[in-house]
Amino acid sequence: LQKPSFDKRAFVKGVLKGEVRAASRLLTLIERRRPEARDVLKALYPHTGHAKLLGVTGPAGVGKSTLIDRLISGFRKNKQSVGVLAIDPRSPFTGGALLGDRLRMHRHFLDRGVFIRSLATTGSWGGISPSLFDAIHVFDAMGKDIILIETLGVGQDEVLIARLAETVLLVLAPGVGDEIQAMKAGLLEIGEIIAMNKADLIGAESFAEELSSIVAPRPVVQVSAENGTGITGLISALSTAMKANGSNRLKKKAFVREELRVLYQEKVLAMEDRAMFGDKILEAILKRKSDPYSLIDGWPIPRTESLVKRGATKNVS
Ligand SMILES: Nc1nc2c(ncn2[C@@H]2O[C@H](COP(=O)(O)OP(=O)(O)OP(=O)(O)O)[C@@H](O)[C@H]2O)c(=O)[nH]1
Ligand SMILES: [Mg+2]
Repeated sequence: LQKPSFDKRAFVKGVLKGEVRAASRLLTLIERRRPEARDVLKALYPHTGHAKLLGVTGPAGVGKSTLIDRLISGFRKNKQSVGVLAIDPRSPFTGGALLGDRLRMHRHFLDRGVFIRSLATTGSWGGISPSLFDAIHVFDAMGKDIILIETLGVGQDEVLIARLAETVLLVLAPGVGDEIQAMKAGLLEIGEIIAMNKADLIGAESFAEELSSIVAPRPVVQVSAENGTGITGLISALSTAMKANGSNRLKKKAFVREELRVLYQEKVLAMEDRAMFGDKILEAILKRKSDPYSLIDGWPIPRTESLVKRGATKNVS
């Protein structure tokens, strides 16, 4: 059987040159979890590790996308190239919001130093999708100085995604998320820097004061993404934090550890349908010749075949 031709080298070359076409096609393969993507990623990996990761999170409608648009402009002024990864952990049928985001950031479309991509991460992952790590490496290999990761909403998954990034910006706005008391649980713990957007609104000042007292000593930066006030201050606060975090070995190790965990989890999930839980095993358990505990105790198993043998024969004799 002949394999369809797949030009791995062309992908690698294109991505390393920062070509949007190659990167986009690779990201599509990544989203679909195609095995060819993995070969390209292996070749790209030695060229990664330079980009700074900035997670941007916050409740829906606080102005994250509008603010990111401003941040892109600011970073570009500082001669830094930017990649934006918009994560949509929801159903692919709600993708309209992301399309809107892309339209909103359209003024950066012609800028070769900016690459914006949304990533659908639906699936049965208990948390972060392996696609997210892959996509980060692609942006990194493209030579992006800063990778902005925007998450939609502030559910459990989004908190996890935010924690992945070396530096996390939490965006809030007056009148969103009901009361601060309600937000206290979990949400306010994330974010090294907190931006209170929509500072142009009435009542923003008192909201910012209340917020500051809760999140202290972390800074609350008041901005208006709409009319551009406070952005310069936010950019410099972020730049300082990103620089410090960029050399934080513990954070880097936490990232790799999480990536390995997720890849391992993906592998385990892929095995489920195959021999691991095959009929022989199930029969052996049903007949009480083996038990689920002994089976699982067999981990980690390098080969499916040996797993089946061990699992099926354990406690049988
Ligand atoms: N008054 C005011 N409105 C703003 C400001 N920034 C954004 N908005 C408005 O707030 C609304 C939501 O902005 P988005 O940027 O889409 O917010 P988001 O956080 O990305 O929303 P999701 O992606 O749905 O979570 C839009 O109507 C914006 O025009 C601001 O600084 N002041
Ligand atoms: Mg948005």
